[in-house]
Amino acid sequence: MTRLKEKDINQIAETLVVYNNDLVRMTGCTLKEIAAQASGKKIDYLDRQNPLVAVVPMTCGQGIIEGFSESVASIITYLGFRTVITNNSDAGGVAEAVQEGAEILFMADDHRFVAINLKTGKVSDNGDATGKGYVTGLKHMCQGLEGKHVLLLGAGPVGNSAALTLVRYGALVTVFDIDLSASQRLRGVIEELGYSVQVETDLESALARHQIFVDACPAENVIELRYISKNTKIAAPGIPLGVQGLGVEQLLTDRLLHDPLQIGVATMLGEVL
Ligand code: PYL
Repeated sequence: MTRLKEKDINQIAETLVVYNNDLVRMTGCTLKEIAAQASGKKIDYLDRQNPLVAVVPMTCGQGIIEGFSESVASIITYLGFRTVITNNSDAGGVAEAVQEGAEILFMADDHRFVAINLKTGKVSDNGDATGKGYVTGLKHMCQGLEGKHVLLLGAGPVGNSAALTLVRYGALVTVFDIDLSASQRLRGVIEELGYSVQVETDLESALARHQIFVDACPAENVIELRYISKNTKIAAPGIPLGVQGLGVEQLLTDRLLHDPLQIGVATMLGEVL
């Protein structure tokens, strides 16, 4: 998992309104609507919930990311929920959150970013939620994925979640990972659930044959300009963005779904409510 940098997230809080407008323009859905659909909840169910949500900074491992807790809290607040960032970190922060009456906790160490509902025991993992949220956004961007060929780049936690969501939406999925065994493991998981995916070992060939991409890998410049056509659509949860350079981002202004935290955090909240 790529560790976010302060520069990746320092604009989130002040740009959420613009971000949401862009999302509506690209997908026809707000961030809250995508989170609701991705987590299998009705939007009015979400609107009826009123838990206190606490974000607990965690100092373990490589430590605090400047602005991380604030960014997570700003997304949750934007979605209409009461949110606090605990004064204490780690165990003290968890204790503080419980004593303040928080029902939902968000916290991240170097290995997992989770949301926990203290009342129901529900847990949502950022990787899993991100895969669901991004594919839900892509489905709207493509006016449905039934019978459409999608190339999934990356067979990590986000890629696995994206693959399952894609096949459930009826997409015809091809997966590429630099680690062939990761692609093969993903295929096994999907087949056990009664679906199928194609494993690809030739990236260039796969890129040339597809117009719908889920970039769930941490590589930069993996989707080059020559593979972008007027019909290309990309959902890119991967950090850093894999389509940088060569003016590709400008070319894809309304057909590129990418953010460092928003869709994942919103879907996590939907999953634990
Ligand atoms: C959750 C993000 C998405 C991509 N990479 C993941 C990451 O950067 N994980 C590390 C998060 C550390 C947070 C730190 C803090 O500020 O509480 N422990």
